[in-house]
Amino acid sequence: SNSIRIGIVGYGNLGKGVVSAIGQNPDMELVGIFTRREPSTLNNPDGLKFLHVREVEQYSNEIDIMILCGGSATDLPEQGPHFATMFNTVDSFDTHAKIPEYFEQVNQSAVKSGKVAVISTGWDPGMFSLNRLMAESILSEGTDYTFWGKGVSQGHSDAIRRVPGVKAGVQYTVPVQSVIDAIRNGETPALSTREKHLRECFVVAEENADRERITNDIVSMPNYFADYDTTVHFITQEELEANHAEMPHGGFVIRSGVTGKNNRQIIEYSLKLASNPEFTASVLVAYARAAYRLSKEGVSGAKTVFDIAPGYLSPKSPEQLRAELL
Ligand code: API
Repeated sequence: SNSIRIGIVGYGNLGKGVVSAIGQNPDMELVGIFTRREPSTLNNPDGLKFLHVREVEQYSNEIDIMILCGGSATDLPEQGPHFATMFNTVDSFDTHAKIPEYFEQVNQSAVKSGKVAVISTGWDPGMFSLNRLMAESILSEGTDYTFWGKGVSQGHSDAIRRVPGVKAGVQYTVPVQSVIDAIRNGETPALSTREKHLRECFVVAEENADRERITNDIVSMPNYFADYDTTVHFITQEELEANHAEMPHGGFVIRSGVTGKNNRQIIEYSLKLASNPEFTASVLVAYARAAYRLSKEGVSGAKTVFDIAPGYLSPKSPEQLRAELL
């Protein structure tokens, strides 16, 4: 067949979202889902093809693009450089401060293997990054702001779940509405990280776990929580399931600039998402199509959203895009 053959590594919220997004894109087919768990032990009502990651090498000729659905805290730093030695990859590495270093590591593997590795895509980093770049390039004199939420950050939720003694947990990113209102009114305040968002964590602790130590590990975690006012609430598994099962998110990128004789120009891009992982997965799948085309053109190495022309994301031909969307 002519369809793009996709593999998935990791079957958490994001991996499930990718399965569903592939189903919405007729030019793609799912070859298999690689997991570190024993495939036979997975609950599989939809009859998906689960494989153990140890079998992955046998699939190097059967998969065009491997979508890496692990977390940024501990999975991707290993998996990104590793899988790029064998496959074209797409991932959503989202520890902003470590992206330059991650890029270099993945790039080394991908240049050597001749594969394309699209890193750090999704919505932030990803669609928000693109919009920051365009807004800043267009309004060279201005200030830009990114606000997230209120919603469940997968990256931060994953990070708290990796703290010893934590059984389950979710993290809500909460934007400070008063500063958003001021910016929409044309003000351009200088804001520290702490002044823009609060972070609220709901944690199910293991029995007899030291809650004070857990709280401390969370609020002091670099990159994720240390620069924010973070609150940690301990709840039961039942409360978590009853009140925190949904994963909405969203936010916006805004640039407030001036041109000419002080004409204020405001650009805003916003997302309102009922499911953060399903949306992130949809972005990954669009970039898988781009990675496939780049690879066919002989491109190799690590790429970010900044390096990929938008037309590569679309299943439509350049002619069709010019006629329909320009
Ligand atoms: C937050 C954002 C979320 C960005 C989206 C994605 C995620 O703090 O809510 O982890 O959900 N950084 N990177």
